[in-house]
Amino acid sequence: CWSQKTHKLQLSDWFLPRHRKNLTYMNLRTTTEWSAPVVWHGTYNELVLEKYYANHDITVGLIVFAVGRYLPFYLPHFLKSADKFFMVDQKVIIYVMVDNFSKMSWRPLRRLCVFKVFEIKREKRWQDVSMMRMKTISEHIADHIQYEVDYLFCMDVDQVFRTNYGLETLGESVAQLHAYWYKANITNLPYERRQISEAYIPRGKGDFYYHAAVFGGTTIQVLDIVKECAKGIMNDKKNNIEAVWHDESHLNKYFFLHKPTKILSPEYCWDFHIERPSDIKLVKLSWSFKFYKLLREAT
Ligand code: 2GW
Ligand code: MN
Repeated sequence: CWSQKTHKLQLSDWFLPRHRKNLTYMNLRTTTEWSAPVVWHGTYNELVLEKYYANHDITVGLIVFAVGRYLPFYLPHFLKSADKFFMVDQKVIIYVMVDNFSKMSWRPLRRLCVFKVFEIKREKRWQDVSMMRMKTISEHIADHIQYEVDYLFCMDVDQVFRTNYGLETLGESVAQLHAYWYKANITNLPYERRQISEAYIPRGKGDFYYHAAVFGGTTIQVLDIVKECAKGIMNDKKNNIEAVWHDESHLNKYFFLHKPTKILSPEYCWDFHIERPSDIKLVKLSWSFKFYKLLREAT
């Protein structure tokens, strides 16, 4: 009986039966070859999850970086929307990494939701701003985050929550399908193809193209992810090579070698600048407008 404290939540408890086999839902996978669920809106039973976690106390962490112009541009919207939609009714700690305390916008969050702000040093190149997140996250998990939260998500700041982003996203290791590539043939995925990079994936190999804007899992599992990615990035630096999509290439290599136990559909990180196909039912999180030109020139 799953109301007992000792029960471990099983896939069969919350993932609807018709999606549990290697079947497709509107022509899209809902289960991977290694039996991990691909969570789409409508594939899970929210009530079962809520009931289960009512008896199993957890704290969820969310780590986000906002340096340079991204701090005033994106952070306020990200935080405001997280307060409204991220793991509502759960205990949440949002870890905010900034390069300038004085630009941080302080506003109160809902009950059981707090943020902690850390000042980090600003990297000179934007590629390093993005990549060095892996190293900084690993240091903070080892230092304090591992003692504070059971699950941890790492996210880009240039996005906003649109509707409830809930318990169905929790898992051992969680990867996000990239909105541009979820229907593409694997030979075309933009993995790193140069053998001398640690992020190398041979053509024809690979499962999905994952978006580094969202990944997560149990805190210890996320520590392993970010440590391995940071190692790959540092080795590449030593060898004078930079993977085509920076930290994202290394994350894809990690999930190629260590399959994620849960995958989130592109509804969990959608880009409204592309036309919404009928398989995208309910967008939980979406990309913010990209001021690429302006921001990249200034960084
Ligand atoms: C990044 C690129 C160009 C200019 C500025 C920045 C920048 C990034 C910045 O000035 N300040 C900052 O805080 N960031 C952080 O790095 C912020 O958290 C942002 O969300 C993250 C990744 O940069 P972003 O969102 O501009 O890159 P995307 O949306 O093209 O991201 C994908 O590819 C990246 C690698 O190129 C990462 O893997 C990222 O996780 C992916 O979503
Ligand atoms: Mn981004």
